[in-house]
Amino acid sequence: MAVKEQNATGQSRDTETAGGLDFDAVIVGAGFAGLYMLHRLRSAGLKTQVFEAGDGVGGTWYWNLYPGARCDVPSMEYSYQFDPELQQEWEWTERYASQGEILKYLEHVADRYNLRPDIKFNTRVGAARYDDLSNSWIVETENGDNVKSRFFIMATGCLSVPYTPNIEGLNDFEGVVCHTGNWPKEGIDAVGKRVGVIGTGSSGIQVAPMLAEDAEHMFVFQRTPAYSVPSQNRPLDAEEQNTIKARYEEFRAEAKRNRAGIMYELGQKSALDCDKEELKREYEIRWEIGGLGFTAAFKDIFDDVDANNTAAEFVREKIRSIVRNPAVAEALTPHTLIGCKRLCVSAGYFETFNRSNVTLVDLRKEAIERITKTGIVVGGKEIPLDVIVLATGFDAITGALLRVRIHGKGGIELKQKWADGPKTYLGHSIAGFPNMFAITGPGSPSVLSNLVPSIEQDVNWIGDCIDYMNLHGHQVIEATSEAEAGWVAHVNKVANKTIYPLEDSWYVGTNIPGKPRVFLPYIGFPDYVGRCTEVADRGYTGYSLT
Ligand code: NA7
Repeated sequence: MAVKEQNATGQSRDTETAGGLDFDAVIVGAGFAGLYMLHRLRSAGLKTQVFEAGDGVGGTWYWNLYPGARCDVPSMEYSYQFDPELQQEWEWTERYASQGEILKYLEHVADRYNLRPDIKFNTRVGAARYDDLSNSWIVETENGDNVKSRFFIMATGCLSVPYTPNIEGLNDFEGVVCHTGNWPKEGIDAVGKRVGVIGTGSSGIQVAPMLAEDAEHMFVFQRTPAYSVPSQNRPLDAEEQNTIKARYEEFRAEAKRNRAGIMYELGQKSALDCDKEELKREYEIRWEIGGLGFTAAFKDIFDDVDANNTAAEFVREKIRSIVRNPAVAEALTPHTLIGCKRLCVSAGYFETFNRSNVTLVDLRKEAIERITKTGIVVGGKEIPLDVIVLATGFDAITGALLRVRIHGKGGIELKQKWADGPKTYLGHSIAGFPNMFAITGPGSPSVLSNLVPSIEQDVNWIGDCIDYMNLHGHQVIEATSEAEAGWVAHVNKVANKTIYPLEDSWYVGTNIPGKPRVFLPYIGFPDYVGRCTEVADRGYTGYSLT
């Protein structure tokens, strides 16, 4: 690889690659991960190309345009920290940023670092194949691009393949149907309409209160009731922001010491050592603070079913106290473990069911039979509708990696290799797939952590690894099968010490029919960082470098 000088913005479009390559690196996706990966590699002088399916940057925050879409990690933390100037200059307006504000932020980042010239929009990557002879990746897009690159990096996100259930008659519906994860840019007019929302995960509980304000009537089709805690979202004033900005580095470092890499105070006591009064007091404080820190109230909420049940019972009581109709309250009350399926954070979700124009349809009593031209049939009766919103989730973590037909060394297909569940080393490397990386892949903290620092962790690690290879004259890096098997065993061992795997959820893939039941993320951001750092410091143990 020959590298020419970079221009003032760090761009290196004029750089040249060796060996007939088109690029040093191809990155798939222009969300948080792809944008920073591009910036990092380009700053190191690599000729890099991003392919992005959308017509703009933003990833998740580009596609999830539904009303009420909002991050459940505080905005002062859900942002990049690689450039102190960027984090000082950007001003967030709310404690939890809306989809629109995060998208603006990412557009700003794309412009600030002049990233767009190296991103090809409206271009979906369909296939990638490792060529054993030239030790390079051949990447094909659905638009007909066919490029050769030394490195192939999937920055495709954890929740980017919307899942549409196979409900009989869905295609016959003559009204408007849309998935929250693929919301039309022009929006959906719900004013005066009869709207059905299927699904009560994070997306459903965010969109339902918003649509209820416009709809003539809204029906929420609930299969499994969700736990939700209030966000207590509010405007972020300058003083609060400046206090954090004055010690941003320390603040970030403190957050990274927590298991999820998010700033919250982890209770030091066991819930089982507290009497009812103490439990109530602590949970009430957390409820008032709002957000995901609720389940950090005691140290063993994710380690012990009985401890978990103290938190679950508090939320159940809250639901009963908020929802006026006792039968509706009961139907909305979950009896699962709390937080082992992603805890929802909402604004006025349970209150929505006190509105006269909202009806809960409890699918545990009677499932959806089919969809007709004009509505949804449940229990033999059609509920007439104008709009159906599918808030039915995503093929999480592995979906976007397997949607691309990826063939590694000797032609082995990733789908085939992962038939019984994903196998990675450190979450981002795969034996048999040299010079390929998956940012926040399965077996990394990803969705059980603040994703932006997790992305930066992976991007920095990958960037450092490539720097190391170039410095030491290595062409190819590949995880060994032994290291990979060891990592998979470790990920499972850590998960099985907790109660997370006991519940069905997209963390274990059970939301997708036929998907192997495997615990997908790695629990423990600090430990993950420590292990990745150790591997690098020891000269990339668990990899073969040639
Ligand atoms: P989730 O959390 O996977 O929620 C999907 C919801 O859709 C959930 O309530 C499902 O019920 C429901 N669902 C799925 N298929 C059906 C059918 N066939 N019939 C009725 N209901 C169905 O996805 P979200 O988009 O809300 O959130 C994903 C993540 O994005 C979120 O956790 C944040 O991290 C951001 P089920 O529970 O399977 O019975």
